[in-house]
Amino acid sequence: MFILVMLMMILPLQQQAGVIEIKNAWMRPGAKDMNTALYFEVKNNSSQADTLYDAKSGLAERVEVHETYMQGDMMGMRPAKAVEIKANSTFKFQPGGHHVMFINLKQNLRKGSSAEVTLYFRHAGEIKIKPEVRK
Ligand SMILES: [Cu+2]
Repeated sequence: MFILVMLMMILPLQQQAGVIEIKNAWMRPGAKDMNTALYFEVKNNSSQADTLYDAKSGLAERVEVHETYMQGDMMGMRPAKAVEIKANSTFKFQPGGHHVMFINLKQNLRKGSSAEVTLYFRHAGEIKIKPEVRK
């Protein structure tokens, strides 16, 4: 009986794998007043598409979701309004592709230091991540 009561207390606390999972989040180190970027994988376990539409962090004056584009043989980047994560798929934010840009870091961001970023999804809502700072 005691065990049963314990189980009933524990089971609701076990969390299911999220509908949206963020994996392998990392950022490049950067110096104060400079820019850097955040990369990660978004795994959508749901049968419904979701959209990443914003990112926020206290680490920099501005945080923007960016996409990379080619103009002739020049590579540029620009803010992406929203990034669709298709149902049951993984979307990679990676060097040379989509990324989250940190503009004007408020302090030095050194290798091994901790960072906190909040990602905003239309359906999944806010997801807080702690990317690893590395090269
Ligand atoms: Cu960028």
